[in-house]
Amino acid sequence: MTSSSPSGQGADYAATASEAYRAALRVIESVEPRVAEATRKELADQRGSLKLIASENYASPAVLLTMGTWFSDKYAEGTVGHRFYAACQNVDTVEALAAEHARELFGAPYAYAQPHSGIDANLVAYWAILATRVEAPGLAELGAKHVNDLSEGDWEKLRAKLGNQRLLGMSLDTGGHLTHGFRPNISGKMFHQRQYGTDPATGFIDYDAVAAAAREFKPLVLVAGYSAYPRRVNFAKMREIADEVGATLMVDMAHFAGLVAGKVFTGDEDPVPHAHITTTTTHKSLRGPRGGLVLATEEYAPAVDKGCPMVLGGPLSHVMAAKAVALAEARRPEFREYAQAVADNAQALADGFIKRDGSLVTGGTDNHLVLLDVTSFGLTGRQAESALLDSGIVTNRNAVPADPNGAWYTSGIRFGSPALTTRGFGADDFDRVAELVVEVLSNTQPAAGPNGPSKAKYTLADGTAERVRAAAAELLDANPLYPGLTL
Ligand code: DSN
Repeated sequence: MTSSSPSGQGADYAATASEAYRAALRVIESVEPRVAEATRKELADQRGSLKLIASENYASPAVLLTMGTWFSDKYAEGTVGHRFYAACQNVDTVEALAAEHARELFGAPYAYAQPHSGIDANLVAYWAILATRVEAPGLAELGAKHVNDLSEGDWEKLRAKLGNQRLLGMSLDTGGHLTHGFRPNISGKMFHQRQYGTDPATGFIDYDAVAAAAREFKPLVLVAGYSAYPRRVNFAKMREIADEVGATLMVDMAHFAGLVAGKVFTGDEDPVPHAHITTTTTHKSLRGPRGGLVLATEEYAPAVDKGCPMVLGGPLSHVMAAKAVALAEARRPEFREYAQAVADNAQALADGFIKRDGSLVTGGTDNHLVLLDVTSFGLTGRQAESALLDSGIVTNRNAVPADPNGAWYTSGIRFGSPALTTRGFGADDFDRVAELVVEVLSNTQPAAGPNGPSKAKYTLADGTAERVRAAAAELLDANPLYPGLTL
């Protein structure tokens, strides 16, 4: 494994993991060989491409192997020590470990490891805020202790109140997430929602504009956090805005949790001391298993703790176990080196684009992602994404602010440094990646469509994909994924 890798124990570790995977694949093969084959092929494909999707990473064999156990077979609705099923003593152990590591890592008073995904974590947070700020005072006003004590009429009044609350979040096209109040998502249907954007001139968050929108709209929930904003956020300022209008500050740090864990984002840029509730996924820059996590203040902890059965089904105990392993890895000193390298490498990628005349949203980055506006190459995001994929470069298209091509075709490509940094790529490698991306895009042309240039079809100049794949292979071979792991 490389110095940035989660488990750098060298040859013994790789040999042991190889044995484990070979045995596992033989077992799978005996039942459904096509799944074993696809599993082998997935590793080969991931090894053989430049993975630049900002929300992906490579978890350690320890994290991955932890997911493949009999914890998957156990129902464990409830909370640690307080379950609706018998025989949850071992689930209690792993869930308590995951929560303990999360509290220690992020300095949070309370952690909830059950959410299955980021959207689940955000739903738990939203309903915890509604339960704390609307349901509990509503019950007190009606002189009741529990919703089941209410008459039909009073329950309907309380339900109407729960459904009549406001949320202010960052708009999707300026980098927010669809769970931050986007109308097609449940968050935009549950709440009266309004969105804040970024300054059209700079692409940066304009805190005065956010404050003005909050004063006017008076949301119950102010959401900060992003999935495609290439800059740091001042969460102290966001909390001031929330406090001024009486809102609860919820921060979704799914994308940058690894930079918080690795102490790259500290002080005003660390959301945990400022937010009432912080949510995250565990599989992006945090480099854990696919899942969610909620951190909360003491005030919101009791409501978050009821995430299951409030909005979640039975917890995925095998994934909670893997969260405990990943969070233990993130508490090691090496993880801080990794997180710093993620930020440095994103900077090198951005610089690599800028020096080759690439146009970047906000003009650069200071987190783990870079958003390249590909209209300067005459392309849509969709064409650019496909041409890059042909050339062995895996990215995803993304809207840019006020995107003229909409959310499907888009005008941008989002790049992230977490995955290749795990492989051991350094700043020079990321500069070379920028060069290869520009080579592909410069050799791509939109094809003709029925009414002018197509937004989806394209032609890639002969030989480009082969040339770039060969150059990428040199980088990939020098920075192998799971080195020493053989199937
Ligand atoms: N799908 C994730 C991302 O790619 O950013 C967010 O949900």
